[in-house]
Amino acid sequence: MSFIDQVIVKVVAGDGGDGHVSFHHEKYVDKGGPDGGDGGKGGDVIIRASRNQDTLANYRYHKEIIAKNGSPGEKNRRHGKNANNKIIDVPVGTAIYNGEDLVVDLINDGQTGILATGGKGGFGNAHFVSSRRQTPKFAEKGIPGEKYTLRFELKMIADIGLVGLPNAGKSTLLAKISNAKPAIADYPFTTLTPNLGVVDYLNDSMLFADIPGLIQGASEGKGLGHDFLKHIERTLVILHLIDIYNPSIYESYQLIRQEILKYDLNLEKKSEIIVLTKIEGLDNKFVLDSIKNIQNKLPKNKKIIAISSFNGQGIDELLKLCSQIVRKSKTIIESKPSIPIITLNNDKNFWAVKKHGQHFEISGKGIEEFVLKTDFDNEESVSRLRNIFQRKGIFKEMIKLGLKPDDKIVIDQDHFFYY
Ligand SMILES: Nc1nc2c(ncn2[C@@H]2O[C@H](COP(=O)(O)OP(=O)(O)OP(=O)(O)O)[C@@H](O)[C@H]2O)c(=O)[nH]1
Ligand SMILES: [Mg+2]
Repeated sequence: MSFIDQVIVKVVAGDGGDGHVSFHHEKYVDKGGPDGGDGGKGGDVIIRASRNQDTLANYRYHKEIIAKNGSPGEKNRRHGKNANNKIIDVPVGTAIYNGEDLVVDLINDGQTGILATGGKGGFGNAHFVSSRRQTPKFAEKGIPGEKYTLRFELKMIADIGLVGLPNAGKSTLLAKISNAKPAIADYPFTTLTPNLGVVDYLNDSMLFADIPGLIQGASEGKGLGHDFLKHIERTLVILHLIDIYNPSIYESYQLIRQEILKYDLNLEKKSEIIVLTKIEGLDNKFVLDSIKNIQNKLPKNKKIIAISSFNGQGIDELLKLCSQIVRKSKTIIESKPSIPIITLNNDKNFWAVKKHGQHFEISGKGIEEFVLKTDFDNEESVSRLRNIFQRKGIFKEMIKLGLKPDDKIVIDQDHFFYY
């Protein structure tokens, strides 16, 4: 299985449709009122966690996700059609980042988040009739949809993680108990990327993750296991496998445990089972002595189980214990409220003016939207923008900073107006 855990995706929400400029025409009616309809809203890009997805592979070749634009308004006050939202499914456990910022963390099946909000449609000229303005000949433009380049990261949410020194028998155990077919060999670092396997035990289904062997210094990047420790970050149970032929079982146990602790895996919150492997053909007394030996050096309640993946000894006991722990932890997790939807929107009422030399910089989501809605070729539309600057107190602020009558206010190369 090729394992993809990170993709970069561009999400583009739909633009709002432009408002329409038109006037009512009827036979025998000479001068009808304005009747241009509003534009429709652009589609949002929405992400949804689905149990039916297991990789991000789809997005490797499909790096742009684009929602449709809203339709423009029409005459007779006809509202342009709102575009449908674009909904994309990803595996449960996908986290979405914008740079370093976490946008949304999808941890429950069916959970959704808005990645990019579609632009609002512009008002048609029918909207702008007032006692002073009987025949408005302008309409708003639709707001462009949001665009972001985001990183989708899938941390596999395995229930159970297998850790241990190289050659401890992790992949062999996974192959024995699950549908996975990992590579197995009698040399260290056989496993190069994580393997996942579904294990059905009675009525429970558990996801196991087998990661490359860990060695001393792994948390600082030695060996192969370090990059993959993140895949067991969220497991409920850690199975720590140790070869029973290992001459210093306790020391090996401590060594790996230190590496995991250094990686900061919240080890205290996970259940851990020590699994002594490869016991077939050994006499019972030797096995029991090995268990006792390590048990004496550890807290009383630490679970230790001896198994053989070759003849199946101890495996039923191991799976039974795993399913008990997983079931118990899952009931706790499911009773927690789910995380609310997070959007990338910021406060619309906020605006700020800064002066850089001769130039003013005006920022703020709401005011930027008004600028985008303005048709700069249309004097009425510009005059409305001027009113908004006035009403919001932006001109007042600019005057304080040195704005003079007849100053040119430049938005960009093609768009400007005069104070
Ligand atoms: N006798 C015996 N040998 C085993 C058993 N389980 C695994 N082995 C052998 O131990 C060797 C290593 O097994 P793997 O499953 O590849 O070990 P691993 O922990 O996945 O190793 P890395 O991927 O390198 O970290 C192989 O030769 C296996 O055949 C067992 O129950 N009994
Ligand atoms: Mg392996």
